Amino acid sequence: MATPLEKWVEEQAKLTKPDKIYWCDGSEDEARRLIEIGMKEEKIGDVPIFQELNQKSWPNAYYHRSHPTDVARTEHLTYVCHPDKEVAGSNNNWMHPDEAKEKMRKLSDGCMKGRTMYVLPYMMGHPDSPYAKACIQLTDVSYVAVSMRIMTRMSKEIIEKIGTREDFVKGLHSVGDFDPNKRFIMHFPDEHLVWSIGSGYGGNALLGKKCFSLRIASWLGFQEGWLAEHMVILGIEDPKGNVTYVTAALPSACGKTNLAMLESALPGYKVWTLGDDIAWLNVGPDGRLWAINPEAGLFGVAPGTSMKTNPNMLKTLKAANFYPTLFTNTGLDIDTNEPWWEGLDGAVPKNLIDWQGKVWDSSSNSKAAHPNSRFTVSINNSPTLSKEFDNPKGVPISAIILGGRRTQLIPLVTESFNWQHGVYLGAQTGSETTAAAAHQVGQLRRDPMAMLPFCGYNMGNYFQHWLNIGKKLTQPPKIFSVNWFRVDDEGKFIWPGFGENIRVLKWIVDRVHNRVKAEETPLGLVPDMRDLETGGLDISKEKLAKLFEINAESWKQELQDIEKFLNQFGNRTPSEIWQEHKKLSEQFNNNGERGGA
Ligand code: SAT
Ligand code: MN
Repeated sequence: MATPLEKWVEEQAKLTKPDKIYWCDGSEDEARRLIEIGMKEEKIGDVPIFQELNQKSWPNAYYHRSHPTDVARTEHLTYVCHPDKEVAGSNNNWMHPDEAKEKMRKLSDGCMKGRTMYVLPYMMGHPDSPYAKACIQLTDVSYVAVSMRIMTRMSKEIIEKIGTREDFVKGLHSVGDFDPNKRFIMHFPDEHLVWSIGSGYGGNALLGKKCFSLRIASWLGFQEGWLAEHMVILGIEDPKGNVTYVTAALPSACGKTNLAMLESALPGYKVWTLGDDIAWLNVGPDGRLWAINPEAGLFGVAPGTSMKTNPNMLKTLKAANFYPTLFTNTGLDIDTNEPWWEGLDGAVPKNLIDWQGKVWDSSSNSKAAHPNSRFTVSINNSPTLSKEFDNPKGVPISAIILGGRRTQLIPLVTESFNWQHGVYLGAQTGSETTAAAAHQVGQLRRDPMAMLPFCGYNMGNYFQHWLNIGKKLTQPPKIFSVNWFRVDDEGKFIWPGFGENIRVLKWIVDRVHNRVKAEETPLGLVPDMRDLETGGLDISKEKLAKLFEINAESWKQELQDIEKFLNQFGNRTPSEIWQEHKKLSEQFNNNGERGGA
């Protein structure tokens, strides 16, 4: 008798009508075969899916060029289909599940004709973890199959694990004909189902990633009492060898990957990587918060990655192992057959083709690499991989760091007064937009806990859920806000960032272990400047002060904007959040002079 899994696959095949169905086993041999197929048989237009790169300088690396309209997440085509619109909230596009399915059925009818349907069995989280989830994705392109093998724990054992269960996580993906008008990413949270058509881009097509591990998992977490968060996980080792584990939520392309793999500028300190994008957080039996990274790979922005900004990432990209490394939409040096992107070390190659395959003219303003060009690489290649990465229990979290990209207003680092205040800090977080999603660059967008595009239910309830989790924790992590992006009067970044961010992490660790005191401001607790390790930094005292400056007039405006944002969720925004908002507003209205560190 067919298992529920076999039945489901059969039904999807009946609809999508692939020429062949291929069940993947996740092996190394298979990955090679898939890459071969991608080099020789599958194409986008006349461009093969994969192209081999220089295997000497970039071992096991392959190049992929996407369809030119398919370069980023398409949030306006992404829907969360709860039966009740209010449950989805104003933070999501909503469609009734019946209507969404009808629409998707029409678009998917015969969409895999002439192609192979790959059945991908994979696990989000370590297979032995009580927090992990067994999943199946169907896809019709080798690029997605290979990417999923890098990004998740894919193996045929997962099929046995699912056995006769019906509650496995389901993902149906087809690139369709890449027509942006027929592109949709639909989530059906109650059925643990993601249905995506028309795009091969990471966040739209690797359905275990943002779609399941954030949008659907956040909904599961809401119901089951845990959190699925857009966070990196890292361990900070101090000179005595003690490791403090923290998570950090930063919107896409705000330096999250650099933070997760930070090369410490302070002697004796070291950062260990556990994850660069997603954290699942559970309240442990000991009342602490425990984090696992459900993923197994890194899907990072290439431009700007260099030996200066992220040496450990370059080492990761060059470390040959049995996982291939993929480069998507970077430029290509035609003399050496190497990937290239803006910001990479060394001279600009003479003969480049750009991400669209055209000869690149260095005197033009165009970029050779698409600003959202990416690499896909196994986290196991990372020289900074934490030895706890495969621990099924995860790691205990002592601090949660929340941040965004703000050129003004937000101090370099602030500690919240308590959990509730920390949730408020997270709820009002804003960030100036970058190229990771298809929208205008440089505008302020409120992005609570960096989850606005990823929270699979009403954000007002999400805030409440955070507050509830805080009540369950007997040893809650401290919550901090950070902002590496403040600029001076000339518009230049004041803080050097990158490896120097360890100085801020050191202060956070010192606070966690009660080694230093802090100063109170309306926004929260900030360092006594003597405790912030600034030795060897070329920043004047005045500039340092500017990093912590609190301008009451600007804050009055900011508070109005925050209020507007929080109002969007109507009476679902918890009263505790309004309490915190009121407290802060009163500080500025009654005593504007109190600001400053
Ligand atoms: O959405 S992706 O995960 O593909 C990239 C990102 O925005 O973080
Ligand atoms: Mn992300």
